[in-house]
Amino acid sequence: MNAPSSSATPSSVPTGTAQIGVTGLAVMGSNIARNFARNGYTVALHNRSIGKTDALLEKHGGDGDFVRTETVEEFVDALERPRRVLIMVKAGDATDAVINELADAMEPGDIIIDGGNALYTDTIRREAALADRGLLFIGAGISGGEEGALNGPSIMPGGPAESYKSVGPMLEKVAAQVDGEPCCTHIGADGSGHFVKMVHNGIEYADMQLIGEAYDLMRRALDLPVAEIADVFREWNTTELESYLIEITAEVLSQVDAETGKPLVDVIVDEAGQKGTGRWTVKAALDLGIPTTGIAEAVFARALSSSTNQRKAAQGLASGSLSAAPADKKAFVDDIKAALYASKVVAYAQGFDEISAGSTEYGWNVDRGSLATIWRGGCIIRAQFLNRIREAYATDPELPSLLLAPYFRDAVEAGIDAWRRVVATATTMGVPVPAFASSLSYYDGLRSERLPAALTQGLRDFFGAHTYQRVDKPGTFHTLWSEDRSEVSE
Ligand code: NBP
Repeated sequence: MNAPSSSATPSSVPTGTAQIGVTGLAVMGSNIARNFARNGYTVALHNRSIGKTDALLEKHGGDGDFVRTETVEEFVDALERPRRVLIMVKAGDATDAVINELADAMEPGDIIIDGGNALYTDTIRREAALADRGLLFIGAGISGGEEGALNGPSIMPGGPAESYKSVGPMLEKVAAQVDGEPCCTHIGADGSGHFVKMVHNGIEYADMQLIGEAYDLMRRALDLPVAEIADVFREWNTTELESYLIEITAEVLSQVDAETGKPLVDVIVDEAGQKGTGRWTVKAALDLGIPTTGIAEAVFARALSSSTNQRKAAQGLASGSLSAAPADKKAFVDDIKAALYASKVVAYAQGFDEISAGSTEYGWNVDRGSLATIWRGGCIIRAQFLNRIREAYATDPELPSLLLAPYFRDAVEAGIDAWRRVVATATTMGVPVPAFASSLSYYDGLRSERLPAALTQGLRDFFGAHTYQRVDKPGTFHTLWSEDRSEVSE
């Protein structure tokens, strides 16, 4: 390690020795820098303010070989060629500022990787601008939070294939490994990696909302004690629902507040924020015309939770007559489990649909099966379930919907009655289940032979002459609604 010293000068920094540089040494950057060092790479360190660099070296300098740098010029000089720099700064303007500074100091053929949570359209723009300057740009989604960054995240890099040849092996080495396979693969061109990471986060929103609804039903409909609900989740984690989020749900529900002796969940304010990626996933889905109802309901449920004033004012609103709790609590818990599983299948099916649509729109050619593979470890939505998704796409790479894969079709069919009972009971008991209910409606809509969209088209033709097509012959038609109501062919 290059000893930390506030009087470092350019001449004191070894040049051309580091295989990778990390700039932005907050939680994520410092942990991933340590991960690279622990894997035997020499890592050049840089941060806008030197304090974070020195703090990392002081606490964790023993993790491996680091090169301490203060200026961007020192940082770039410290790297072997082609230079590889990983940016881990705040998404948005900060990322643009850092990219511009680096690009001025780097040379054609050098590679910049943005590991932050960038909006994929920003990544597309940045990749094109840097390509004009001869630089290779990779937008890499990195999931797993600080623990993943240190011990092995799931990495979703998008960018020119030639850049992946140079950085791919390094990223694959520091990524989580499942069954001997790295949780990292080249996703496609320009913004594909950040797009896929965005949808991953959207699915994470839906997954958490569904877990929340399952908990709420056990709490409010069945009146189960929190500790007992924790046990239910712990037991579910030994079944097909096994996943990181179910596992940590049991942990959070088991936590008792030291100050009050109450379950921690009861002293936490019930308002959840919705930062960038969940909202972006829904916006992109709207633009692409893909119904991601589960994810959208999850984002809206957080927005409702944060509508503090409205919620306070609405406390006295009538509930109407509510039905009694199901008599057989154990049976209803089993129903909730089936509803959770089926709704989760819908959330993933919708997320993968959005990825397919984005891939088609931008020409990325994303391999959906490989996504399921790299999400099996390192990331927040890691789950046993992803093995089934991987198998589904291996069997049929062109699968129109995950709901049509035999495994999932059978699993949902097995739980459909329970799913309906849960949504019906929740509704008659006044317990909100927006994600369970919208997922069931989506499923029913998808399998319906006829939808009321025919009436919608008729109405649109009535008020706006928008025309319609007929089921029995080709062509475009319009009814002369304000005249003799005869039909004309357009
Ligand atoms: P933050 O998102 O909190 O960013 C802090 C870092 O950005 C610091 O190193 C800071 O430098 C630097 N920075 C800022 Br702010 N403005 C800058 C500028 N104009 N020029 C140069 N540097 C600037 O850090 P984080 O939580 O470690 O996340 C890093 C990235 O990873 C983000 O894009 C985040 O969305 C993404 N991510 C985070 C997680 C997570 O669990 N936290 C998970 C996955 C992805 P300073 O020290 O000088 O202020």
